[in-house]
Amino acid sequence: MANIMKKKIFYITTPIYYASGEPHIGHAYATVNADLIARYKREMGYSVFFLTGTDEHGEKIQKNAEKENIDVQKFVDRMADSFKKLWSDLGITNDDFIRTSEQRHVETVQKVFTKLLQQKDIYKGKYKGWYCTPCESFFTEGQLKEGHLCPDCGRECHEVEQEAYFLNCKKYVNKLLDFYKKNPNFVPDGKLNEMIKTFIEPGLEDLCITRTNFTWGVPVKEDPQHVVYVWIDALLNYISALGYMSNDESKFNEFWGKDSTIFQLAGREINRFHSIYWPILLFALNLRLPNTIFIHGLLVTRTGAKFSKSLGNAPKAGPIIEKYGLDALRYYLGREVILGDDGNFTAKQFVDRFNIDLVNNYGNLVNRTINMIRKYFKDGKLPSIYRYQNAKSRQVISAMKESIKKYKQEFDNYCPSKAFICAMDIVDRANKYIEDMTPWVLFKENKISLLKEVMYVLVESIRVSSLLLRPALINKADEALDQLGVPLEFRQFNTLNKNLCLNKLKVNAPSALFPRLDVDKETEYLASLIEAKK
Ligand code: ME8
Repeated sequence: MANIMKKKIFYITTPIYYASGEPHIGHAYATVNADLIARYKREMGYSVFFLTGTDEHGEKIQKNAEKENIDVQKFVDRMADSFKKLWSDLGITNDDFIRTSEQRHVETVQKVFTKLLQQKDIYKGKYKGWYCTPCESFFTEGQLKEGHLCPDCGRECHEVEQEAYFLNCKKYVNKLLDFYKKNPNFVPDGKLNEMIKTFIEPGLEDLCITRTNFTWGVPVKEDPQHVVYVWIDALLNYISALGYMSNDESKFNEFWGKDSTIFQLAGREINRFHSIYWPILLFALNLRLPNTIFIHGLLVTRTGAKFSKSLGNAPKAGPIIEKYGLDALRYYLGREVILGDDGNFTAKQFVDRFNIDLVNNYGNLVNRTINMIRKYFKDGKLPSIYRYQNAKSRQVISAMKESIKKYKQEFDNYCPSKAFICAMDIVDRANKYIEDMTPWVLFKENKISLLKEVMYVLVESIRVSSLLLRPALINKADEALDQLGVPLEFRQFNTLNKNLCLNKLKVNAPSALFPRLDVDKETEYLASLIEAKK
């Protein structure tokens, strides 16, 4: 019988970041977490398409370019380059980088507009209401916080009136509520409740989707003094990048097709656009919805303020990578905060996490194990064994299998942080096992057969934990495996449960994977990068 396997296709997106300024640690946080998930899925055998990019239109960007007195296209070119450079410095494996000023995107936006206009999901009317300039968002009076403050960013809104085009949202609101009900994990962790309460229950208004007060945007073909509202323009990146409505829709058909698992990551301050207006646009286009809109929390300062471009308090990732390496920053951003919660980024936490997890636990285990093998076995050659006989060894190996299982569950639930805890559990158990088994005594007493077994349990613990940590430690995990002499055919996820001990092993010279940080000195240095900005 033919083996009919469902194709494993995974499409993952980050928000496209405003090209209004340089990237900062918050952008790195979102993109690194998406990259961890993308790498995990590839390891699990999925065909992955990972998209990020820049959101380049709108009044704010036009004004920023004017302030610098440079051409706006040149301004966004420079910003897009700085995002691209950071992603390359951070080892991000995006398959494409979409820019909303690109022709391929502009064409899709215009075609979508025309289609929705023709089918009367878009109509022309008059807009009277409240506008938040920093968010480029319109609100009804009822949606504002007391004192006419923006419900998204808390800043003051002002009253406006203009001719504009609207997206007929009312038509789709019941369909949307029905979809939410049938797909309770569409926006996980109860993050829809507030949206429904604030924006849907009071009565969802049709959305004003064009502007006439500036020109830096996608012109409406049918009425060129209007440009498309930057949020509608931006949301469409998720399908324009796949070639939707272009001459070649093959990528779109694959990654937005029914067999694809679509995972979209967005920060909590842009929940409304992703969980309400994006689905409505997709309904209007008669397209499927993503499986998951995952709303992540924000990194905040020691005193709880959000790191943000407009507050100017956010550190850049570049100097941190230069000083501590990209693996350490990737690990911190994935491990420190549960995706979905808000979390701190502080100097002390970074230095502690570095020293405790990477130096004391992981790095030290690798170093100790290699040194022991070189000391106890001639030329660092460890002969193979057939099975684990000792009860403690068996316990460590079976706990490891359990950790592998849990790690996968955590990543499948999009929680890199907890997945890395499972990987580090393996490391912790191995370190404890060394203390329990006292290999130096076994050597002294010439119990070579048990000594071999102990070394293999350690080798397997390092091999497996390195593979599980590799989505974050993209260089150091392989460095550890190189030092340990693990053959390439034992470095894929589908070998996690194999037994390397059936082979023989020859270790290489060890060298410290991570240098121990001087807590006071490095905390002070890092604080000058992170916290001086407040
Ligand atoms: O909102 N902590 O762009 P943006 C964690 N262009 N993540 C943070 C963060 C922080 N302090 N600050 C920013 C936009 N982010 C729109 C999106 S999508 C169709 C259009 C991350 O440059 C987080 O993912 O303001 C947030 O949602 C995103 O950057 C916003 O980036």
